[in-house]
Amino acid sequence: MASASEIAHEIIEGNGYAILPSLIDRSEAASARTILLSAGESPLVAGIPARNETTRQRTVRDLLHRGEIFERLVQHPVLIAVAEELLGDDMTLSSYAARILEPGAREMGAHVDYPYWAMRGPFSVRPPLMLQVIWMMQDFTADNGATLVVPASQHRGMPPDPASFARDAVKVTGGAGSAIVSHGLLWHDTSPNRTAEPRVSLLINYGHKVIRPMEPAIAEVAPEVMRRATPKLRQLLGMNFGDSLRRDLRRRYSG
Ligand SMILES: O=C(O)CCC(=O)C(=O)O
Repeated sequence: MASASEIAHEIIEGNGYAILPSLIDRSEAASARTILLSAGESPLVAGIPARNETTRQRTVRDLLHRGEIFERLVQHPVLIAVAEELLGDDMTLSSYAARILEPGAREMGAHVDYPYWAMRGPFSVRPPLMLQVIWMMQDFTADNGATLVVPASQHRGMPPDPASFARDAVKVTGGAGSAIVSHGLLWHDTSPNRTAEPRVSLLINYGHKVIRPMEPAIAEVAPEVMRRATPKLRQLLGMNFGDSLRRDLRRRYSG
């Protein structure tokens, strides 16, 4: 596998994404998928239900409340190394969710990721404000809703326009346990799921520490999760913000 700095370079200067094969084995991906498929209803966000009737897609939220496996996955050392290469060693977790494409699911719609969709453009690839992970909890095939991306579209610095997206998008297939890591400005979408099985991805948005998390309550985890939290998980939950800012202040005002 390429080094974290080579992957980060590809994400910023190259195609805007990289595929990390078999980050976890098939059985671990299958265990996570089973939990996600049986997960209860996620809360409304801004009044929007977690299941979209039109696209037949479902979002599962609150993953740090859904079992220890999700605490481990969000701290995968390869993902952390790439995220820290792009965002600094004080980056935090902005959002952590899963996307389920039911049989017959349609595209969700081409988009860029948070925080870019919450900002006015024009956008710049540097400094990157987030790293998006789309983690395949089963094989992503040509038929089951694999992610569509437009290579190098992060350089366009704007949200997708539908005609260019339709012309330039390519489908990213891969084996269970593999992950797509991408710049938040990369144009992407889901493709239709034409199979009889739901397609499940795990979605992680690692953000620069100065960007407010996309999920305001991301750090409100159960006391037992906090008791067993590693230093890395505490960092991801924003617990090191004060120390990190003091470090910045010292750098800013010394000498
Ligand atoms: O699951 C996927 O293939 C992509 C999902 C996505 O882009 C999103 O939920 O914002």
